[in-house]
Amino acid sequence: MEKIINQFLPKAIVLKNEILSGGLIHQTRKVTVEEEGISKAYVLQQFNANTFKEPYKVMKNLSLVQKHLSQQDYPLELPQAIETIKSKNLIEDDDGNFWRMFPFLKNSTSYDIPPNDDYLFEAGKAYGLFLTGLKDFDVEALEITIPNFHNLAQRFQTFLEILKIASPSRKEKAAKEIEQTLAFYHKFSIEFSNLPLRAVHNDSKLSNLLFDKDSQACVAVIDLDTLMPGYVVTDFGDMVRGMCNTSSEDEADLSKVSFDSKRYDLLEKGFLSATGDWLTKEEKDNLFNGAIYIILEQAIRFLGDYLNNDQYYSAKYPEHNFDRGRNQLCLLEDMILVNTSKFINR
Ligand code: GN1
Ligand code: MG
Repeated sequence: MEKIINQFLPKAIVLKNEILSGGLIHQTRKVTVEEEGISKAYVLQQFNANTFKEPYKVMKNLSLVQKHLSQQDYPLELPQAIETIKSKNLIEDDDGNFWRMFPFLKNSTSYDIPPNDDYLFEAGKAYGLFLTGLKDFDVEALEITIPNFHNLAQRFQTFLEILKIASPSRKEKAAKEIEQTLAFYHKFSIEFSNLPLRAVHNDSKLSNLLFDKDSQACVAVIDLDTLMPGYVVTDFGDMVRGMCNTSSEDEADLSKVSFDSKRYDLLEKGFLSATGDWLTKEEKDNLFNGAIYIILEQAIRFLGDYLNNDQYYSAKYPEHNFDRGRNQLCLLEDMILVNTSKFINR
């Protein structure tokens, strides 16, 4: 690994190399190095080219967005991918693995679940500022790195295909959840094609924000790999999915899983504090629908992956994706139960 690091940082001596928790797709490490007598920290990522089949397109989108935001009055940090002496920001090793590096923002940290309710407004505002910085970005310029990424109808079709080939034992284990998924889809499949297509983050979870450890202010929106044309409401929905759940997304004890309306209100307030003056009325009216859409989609993805023998999401134990899927279904059920009036059936 030192060989890889030295391609980006030729004079670095590696002092420490530790796994950073968080992502389900790439493997991310924090490396501390000494460069000409000074100690510095970086993020080293082994890029998952199974998920992102065309890694250079991901890096191209990242550069385009970085260029655009640097020309705006964008108030947050934007860690730039480090370039090797050959001006490459992504390298391939002899085994076909892809690697990239970013500076580690000093005194920053990320969270899987909000440490307290103050983080909700801050997180909503941060993603709001990010989308505000991109509101005039030409979506046509973006590469589609994962086609149909947030296409619920397509995800549902894939789920039906998986059902046909799933092992009888996994299907039996998930029988109740499969029924529930089918029922939810028929009741809550929504379409947003009448909303404006914008450059959106597409993976707006709490752990993709960096906070200052002391001030608790959000300092950066990170992980722009899925940034593609999409809908603002599904970005908002993904925030709700991760941050308004009273537990983590893989909590197996469903008595701990519920939808927290107070957190929802704080998140929405923060989000609209940054976006309220330019979002269309239709977009604002569909924020709650965005959450239903994305939670249902995520339930389908997790449960579908369980039925498909965990080919997409890494699973720490055999029922991990099953537990994740049940968790999302439980969250969705609770969310609808307490908020039926917010759902606009179109
Ligand atoms: C994946 O890699 P990570 O953890 O940032 C996934 C998201 C899911 C999320 C669930 C490219 O994100 O879509 O919502 O897991 N990213 C991809 O935790 O599939
Ligand atoms: Mg991600």
